[in-house]
Amino acid sequence: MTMNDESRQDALDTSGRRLDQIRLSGITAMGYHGVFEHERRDGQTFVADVVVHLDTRRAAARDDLAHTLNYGELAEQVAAVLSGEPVDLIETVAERIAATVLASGIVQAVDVAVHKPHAPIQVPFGDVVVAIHRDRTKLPAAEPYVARPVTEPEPSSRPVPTSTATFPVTTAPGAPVVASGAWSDVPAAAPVVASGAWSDAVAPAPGGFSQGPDGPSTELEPVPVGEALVVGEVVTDFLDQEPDGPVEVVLALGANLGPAQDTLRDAVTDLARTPGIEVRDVSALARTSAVGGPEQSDYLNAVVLAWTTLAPRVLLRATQAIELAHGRERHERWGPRTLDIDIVLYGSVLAVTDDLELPHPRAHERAFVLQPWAQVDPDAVLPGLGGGPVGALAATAPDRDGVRWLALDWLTTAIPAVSGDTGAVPAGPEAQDT
Ligand code: PH2
Ligand code: MG
Ligand code: MG
Repeated sequence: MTMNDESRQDALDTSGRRLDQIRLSGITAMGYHGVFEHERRDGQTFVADVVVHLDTRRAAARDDLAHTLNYGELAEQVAAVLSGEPVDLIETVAERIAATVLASGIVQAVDVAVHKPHAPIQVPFGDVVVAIHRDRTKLPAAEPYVARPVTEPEPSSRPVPTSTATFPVTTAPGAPVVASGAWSDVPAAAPVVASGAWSDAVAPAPGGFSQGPDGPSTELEPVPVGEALVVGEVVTDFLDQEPDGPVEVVLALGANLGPAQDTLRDAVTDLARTPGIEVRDVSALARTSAVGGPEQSDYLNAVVLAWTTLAPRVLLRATQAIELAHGRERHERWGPRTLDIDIVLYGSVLAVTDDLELPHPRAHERAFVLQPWAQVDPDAVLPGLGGGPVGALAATAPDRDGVRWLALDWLTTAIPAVSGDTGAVPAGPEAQDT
C-alpha cells in the first residue's frame, strides 16, 4: 500500500521552491486504535506512509547522515505511534505521526497517510486511509512522542497513563526487570526512560519556526529546545532502548498450518531483510509433535541466530509484523499457527515484563527449540532460571521424543510437507505469545 498521488503534495521552501522528499511507505504495526471495544481488545494491523519534505543538499554535499533524517529511525518512530497508546481515531494517529516527524527541525513539512485495512466496515471495501499534510504554518494538533528521563519529573506534564493488559508498548511500573550486560547502566525496573531511538529528538517551541519571507532561515539551524516540550504518552522501559552495538539474538520459528516449510524459509528471508537484523546462521529444520494446546498437526521448527541493533521491543514488533505478513492469527493459546517467531534470547538481558520475557520463559524445557539450537550452535548456553548448556537441556527436555527428525538442507530442498487446520476458536490476544 502506498500513498496515492493525489494525497502527496509538493511542499515549498521559503523561496517558493519545491523541497526534496524522503518517502517511506507501508510501515506496518499492530495497533489498538478504534472506537469499538473489540478493536481495543484484539488490535489490528495499521499501515502508515510518510513523505518528509526537507532540503537534502547539505547531507548530500557532506555525505553525512547527521544532516538528514535517518529513515530507519523515522520508521521506528512511526511504528511506535502505530502500536502506541490507543486512541479512537486514525486522524489522531496521523496527527501524532506528523507531530513526531516535525519535531525534527530539519523537516519542513510532512505528509502522513494512515491505513486501517481491516477496519470494522460492514460493506466490502479495499482500504480506508486518512491522509494529512502538516508543515510549520499548519502545525499538527498533537504533540510529538518524546519520552523523558525518569530522573527529571516535570510537575506541569501530563500524567503518565497506567498500564493496561492489552497495550503492548506499556510495561507495568514495578514489574520485575533485571538489566544485565550491555544494559547494566540502565536503572532496573525504571518504568520510564528515554528510548534509544528517540533520545536525541527534541521538540520545537511553538512558534519557534514561524518565519516570514524575510525571517531568518531555520532550515538547517540547530533545533531550539522548547520550554513547551511535551512529555510523550508512550511509557517505555529499557526494553525500548537501542543497544550500544549489535547484540546476539536467538529466534525460534515454528509453523504447522499451510505450507510450513515455505513459510519458514520466507520468514528467514524476511528477518534477513529487516533493517537492524543480520542473520548469522539458520539451524536444521525439525519436525516435531505439537506440545500443549489442542490436537494438531506436527510442527516444523527452526532456530535463527542473528545480530540486532534493534531494541528488544522493536525486535518483537518486527517479528510480529513478519508473523502477520504470513497470515498469523491469534486464536487459542498453543493452537496451530501459520508462523510463530519467538525471541528466545536477547544478549544477556534478563527481563520479565507484561509483553516480553527474556530469555523465553519456556525455552529451557522445549526440545523443539533446544535441539535445532544445539545443532546450529553446539556450545550455546541458555542463561537464567532453568538454563544451562543447550545440548544437555535438549537431551533431557520432556518433549525430546517428539522431535522426529532434522533436515539439514531445508532452505534449498523440499521436505515432506506438514499441513492441516484444526479449526481453532478465537480467543484473546497475547503480547509475546509462546
Ligand atoms: N509452539 C507452541 C506450542 N507447541 N509444539 C511444537 N512442536 N512446536 C512449536 O513451535 C510449538 C509447539 C507455541 O508457540
Ligand atoms: Mg510466539
Ligand atoms: Mg512459540
